Amino acid sequence: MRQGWRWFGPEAPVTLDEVRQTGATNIVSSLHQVPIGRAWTEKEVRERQSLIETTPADRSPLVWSVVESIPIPDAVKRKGGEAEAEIEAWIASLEAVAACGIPIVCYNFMPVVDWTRTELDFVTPTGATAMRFDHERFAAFDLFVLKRPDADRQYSAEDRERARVVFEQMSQEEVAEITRIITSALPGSTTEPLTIPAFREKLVAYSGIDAARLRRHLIEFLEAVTPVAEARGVKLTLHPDDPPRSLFGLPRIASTADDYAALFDAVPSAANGMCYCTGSLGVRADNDLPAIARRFASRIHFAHLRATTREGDGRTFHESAHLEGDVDMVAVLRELVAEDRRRSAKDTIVFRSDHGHRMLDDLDKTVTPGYPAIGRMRGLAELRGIMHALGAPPT
Ligand code: DNO
Repeated sequence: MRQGWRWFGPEAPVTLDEVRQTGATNIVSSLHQVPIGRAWTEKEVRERQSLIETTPADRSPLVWSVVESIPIPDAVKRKGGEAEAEIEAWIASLEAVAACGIPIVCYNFMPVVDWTRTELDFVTPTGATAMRFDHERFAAFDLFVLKRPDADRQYSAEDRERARVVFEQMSQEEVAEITRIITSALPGSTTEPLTIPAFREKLVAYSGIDAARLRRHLIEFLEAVTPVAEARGVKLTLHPDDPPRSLFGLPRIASTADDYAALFDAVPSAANGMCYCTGSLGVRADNDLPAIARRFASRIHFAHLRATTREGDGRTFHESAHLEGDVDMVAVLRELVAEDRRRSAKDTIVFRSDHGHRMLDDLDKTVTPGYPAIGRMRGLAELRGIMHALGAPPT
């Protein structure tokens, strides 16, 4: 397996030279500066590629092997007015990436919001901080800040009451903070930052779109893009929903093994692949992670490895250290390493240690939420240890 590292570009707090020190060799990056929906040019991709792949004297090389992500605008997910033009723009970006020889592209199909948390710096017993999703705080935001019209019907009386109590105990600063975290789009997000009125409008635009219809739209999107990817030798990898269930009454269709099976059945192209994210899928107790890895082994080209711990009834969770929490990382890696052995060296799975606790010096530094250097490096080192023990040291 190839060791990846998500790098947010030249402005990011973690530099490429620091990435080298972690042992990672494969860069995962995107043109985050390009507005969502605008086609990438080959020149732009090449510029970023040369930044990554021009190796200073006496340093080890890095290669840009995964684009995470080419964002898919909401119009495509809703099949709204601009959908066709947006798909053409997406294909143009894909072609620019392919022309530069980057073999893997990651994307997601979550409506309105990408990955969602309610706290960025939840203090763990070690003193390091983690990201957390608190179902009650989330419901408090949905019911009493966003005041989503259908929300009342979608929570049980007990949930509504708990959310009310939580909301009443929140200070104005806490309300502002949770609003910022949920609406401002977390790093690497493929959705635009939103104001509350814009958020409401976006939700209204989805009325009438249920899971079956969203799935149809994704299949139509895949039917349009996979022939291009296949012809150009690029693997597309769909990232799971995070968390893997409906939020704000919106459908989500990449949360379970059956969700993925439906997509692979509908669009069997080998370019139709999966970003296997243990942190996202692992939030659901009914997702058997090693079984999913085994079932879709040949479709997995990119893996995000991290663990979460479910709290209470399981709807609340926090991000644990990579080998703690609810994910059996050894069992997961056994499956991925077995698949990797079936492949040629150039097609091995790229993995990255996903997210990481904020710890040590990073507690005093500006960090990209979820992506501090030290916590991710700790995760990568632990994952590498498992791979060595399994007899398949990462490359
Ligand atoms: C968060 C990431 C997501 C992911 C996109 C994929 O840490 O996993 O932002 O990159 O959802 O398109």
